[in-house]
Amino acid sequence: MKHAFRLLPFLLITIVALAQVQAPAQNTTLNSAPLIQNVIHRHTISLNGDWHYIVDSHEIGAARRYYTNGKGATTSAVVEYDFGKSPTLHVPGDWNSQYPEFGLYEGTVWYENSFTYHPSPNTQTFLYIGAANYRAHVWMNGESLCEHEGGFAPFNCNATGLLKDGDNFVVISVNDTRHIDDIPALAPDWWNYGGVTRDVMLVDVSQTFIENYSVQLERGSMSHVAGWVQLAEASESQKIAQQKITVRIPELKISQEATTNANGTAHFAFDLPGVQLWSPENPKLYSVEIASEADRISDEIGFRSIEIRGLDIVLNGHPVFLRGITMHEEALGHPGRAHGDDDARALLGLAKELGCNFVRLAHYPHDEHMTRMADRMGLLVWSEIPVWQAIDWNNPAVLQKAKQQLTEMISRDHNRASIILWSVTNESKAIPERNAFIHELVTTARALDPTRLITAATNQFKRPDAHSIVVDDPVIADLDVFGLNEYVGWYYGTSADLDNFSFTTPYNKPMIVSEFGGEAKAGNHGTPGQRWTEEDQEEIYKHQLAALRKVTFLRGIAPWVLKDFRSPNRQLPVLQDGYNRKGLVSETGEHKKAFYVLQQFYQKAASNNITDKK
Ligand code: GCB
Repeated sequence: MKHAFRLLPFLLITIVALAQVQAPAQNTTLNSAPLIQNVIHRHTISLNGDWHYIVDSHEIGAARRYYTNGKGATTSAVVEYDFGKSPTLHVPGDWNSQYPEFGLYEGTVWYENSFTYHPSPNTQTFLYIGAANYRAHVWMNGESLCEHEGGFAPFNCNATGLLKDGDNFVVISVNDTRHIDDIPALAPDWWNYGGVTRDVMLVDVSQTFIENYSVQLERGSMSHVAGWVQLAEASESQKIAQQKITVRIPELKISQEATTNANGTAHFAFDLPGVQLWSPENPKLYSVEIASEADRISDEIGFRSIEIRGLDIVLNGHPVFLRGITMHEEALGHPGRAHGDDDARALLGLAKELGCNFVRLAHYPHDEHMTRMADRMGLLVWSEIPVWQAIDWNNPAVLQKAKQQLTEMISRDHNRASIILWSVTNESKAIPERNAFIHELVTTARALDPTRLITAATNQFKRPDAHSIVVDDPVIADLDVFGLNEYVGWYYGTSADLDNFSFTTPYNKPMIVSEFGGEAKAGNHGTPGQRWTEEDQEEIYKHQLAALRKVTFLRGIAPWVLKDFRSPNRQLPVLQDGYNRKGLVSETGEHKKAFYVLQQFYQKAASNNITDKK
């Protein structure tokens, strides 16, 4: 049963939340275990469903020991909470869109779920949480299990010693208060959806198990796989060294053996004769089986190569033009965060309808269902971490957080053929502290994944006059490809300025225009030049596309944005009402006129493959 909570008037909640954003965050102990790759294909028990919750805007839950779920209290103790009689929130799901009272709530919510579990002999069990925004502390049967920070990455905690045969309960406190030293920091242009927003499950693995692996074509090769498998052990008495690993791809008659070293890592390399390469036109996935002496796991993996040759992005040996669109992870057809296969299919289906071969998944790692769906549907992906605009660049703890988020993103998705680009920042100011920070992230990304391209979206350019942009950002020197966000025709200049326009840069690298656009309320009509009308947005798209197709170093476009999305920063009544209206479709999926302009451009680009200049 769902009931609206009535603990506090909405206004008070907002005031409490605003007061909290000023202080820096407290340090948390990030003691979740290394991420287990590919839980989707493991033996799991889903804990999705309706979880009881208690809103804790005044942060009293820890002192009142909510995590004990009322168990173990003496009979004379006053216990002023009862999860069993409290209302429920659906998991996965943000809290903001489940009850109107939660709309702008930012703070702590405690979740509780009771479940029955029977451990199998010789297994270990991890609690896996697909994402909880932003800080989470997890207790199993009243004992502290782990903490995690960062709202868009999965984490898992070894719960084996705390789980009981029979009745169990898990309590998670989730806090989404914004802080200056968080990532993202204080004022992102999207809704701060709080809660346990992605799947929760128990994952059973053997005592020694396959924790992670990479089965990818070597950079620059179209037939040579160079990969590794990492084993993890339950306790030091378990053996991870000198273990035999087998990698099989039955359809290609591959069976390759390797042996783990002292760290439990096995490296292998082999050729894939006759492989059908993965591409947007042919998103071929192979069943890959990995076995150790005690564990086995299968995955669906596509093989494709991606590299830069001169100014070209080269996919499987051929220059490719990225016909893209940006998108937030907000559902089409129901409010709130997207989750699961159906939401992913609906959003990526719209991108397909536009004629895209590419999506920029902004501004944080999306659900694993999304990247796996992109693999299946044949969409190339730009995946990014929320190092968005202003970040506390001088703070080493913040750099650590950014590295952690980058590592978690890559660790989860480094076997997805769709992902060709890891992006490390969006629109940050080119100051020395930020340049050093981003350099560290680029270095980390390259070390973690030498097979993919590294990018970032910059808005650091000069406008010497109304008809030119000179892109100049020192981070570009570190990148393989750079993204440019420019809003000629909306935030500055007019659509007509784009005629006879010049884009230049001192860097000799391929560019993707990773954002352009303008706002329009679906159904609001007028003339070009009249803001908020579909005709004005259409005009911006026409002039932008005409100008961009002449840029000799342009290798992709991803306008902002697929769908109108909620943002507390967009408060113009009637026209915005809490939505950023730069979508090509409305939040309910109504197509605006600009949708068809881009669709037509992409239809032509697909038949020529690239812009008319190339
Ligand atoms: C940008 C940001 C994006 C915003 C968009 C806008 O440059 O990257 O997060 O939502 O502009 O609509 O202003």
